[in-house]
Amino acid sequence: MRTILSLLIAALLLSAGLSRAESCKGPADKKATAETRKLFNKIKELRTQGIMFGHQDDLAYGIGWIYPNGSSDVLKVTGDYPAVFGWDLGHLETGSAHNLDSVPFNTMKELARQVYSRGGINQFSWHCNNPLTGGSTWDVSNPGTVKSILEGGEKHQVFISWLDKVADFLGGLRDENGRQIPVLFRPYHEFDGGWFWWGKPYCSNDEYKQLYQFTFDYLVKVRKIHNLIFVFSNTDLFTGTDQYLERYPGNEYADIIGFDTYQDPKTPNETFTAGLRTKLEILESAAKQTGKIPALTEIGYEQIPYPSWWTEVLWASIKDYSISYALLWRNAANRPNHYYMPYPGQQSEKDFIELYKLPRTLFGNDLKKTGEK
Ligand code: BMA
Repeated sequence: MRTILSLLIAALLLSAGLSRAESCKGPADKKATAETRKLFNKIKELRTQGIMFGHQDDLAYGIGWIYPNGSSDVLKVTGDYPAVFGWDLGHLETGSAHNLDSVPFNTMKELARQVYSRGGINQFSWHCNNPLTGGSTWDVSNPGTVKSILEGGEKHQVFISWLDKVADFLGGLRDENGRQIPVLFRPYHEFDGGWFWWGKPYCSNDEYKQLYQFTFDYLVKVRKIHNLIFVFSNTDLFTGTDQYLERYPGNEYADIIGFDTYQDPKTPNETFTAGLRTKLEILESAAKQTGKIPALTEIGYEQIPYPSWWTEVLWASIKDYSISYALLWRNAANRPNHYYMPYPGQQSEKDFIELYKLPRTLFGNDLKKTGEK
């Protein structure tokens, strides 16, 4: 009798867990616009078809060119655009006309509009300056920075004025018909590392959660910006689900969960693949537990020194996982040898085309066919 009873209780608990995950049907913002809901559903639907490929600053510059005379290194190599386009808001908070990588914010707005009109997806990260010291996003000299911007902190008002700029910019993104464009927002990323002022050594788990929650509440509830899908992203330093979720702000605050990872030239391909697969197992289990969408929010191998890296290493590592997208980092026009996508003539170009041709790798043209814009 006792066994039957415990089985019954276990079944009930399981179904409660499942329905909790299943109930995460819409975005965390309950008042998300119709277009934002469509984007959210499109992202979910595309996961059944494959993995989307993304590129940071893809339309702004590449190897040997800078907008406005530009195009896209991915387009030059494959004849198609990426599916996801990464942008960064760093320096918007200072009132600067261009971001920390010299992309003019007006240009960024226009390019984001072009992406959306082609059916692509825009993601915004924020390499935000240090509001306490006035230094850069990498200024970790004062471990009290996060505390200083939370409610009651000496820089709270300064920080709110920065969030206002983010709200104005993201809320102000418009398509050609004047309708707000839905986008992914990925603030305070790689928080388990020690290189950004919001990193693990400089604030408690609780302070980090408060920062993320405050940001969500301020943008969504105070500023009433309802075109955002929130992305929570670690680095690859976690070794288990509990650790992965240790700074997770809660199901009411995130839509996509992911992590950033890069291959180091000192790491052999097999080691990188094995490590990445282990992390993806953990991410998938965290995604099941939370009911959220898993993604590789940044990935790459600087200069892609191995010609078949795309099919033999990257695709071999990720193909068995149901992640939504993998975003490759930027092809810097202003920093020599800092590139993560092939360009015409680069040694991994041919293999990237092979990757592109695989049925389950999704690029710009695949998104046009799916869902409504
Ligand atoms: C880093 C590098 C930097 C850049 C920063 C923000 O990974 O690419 O050159 O300024 O991202 O985009």
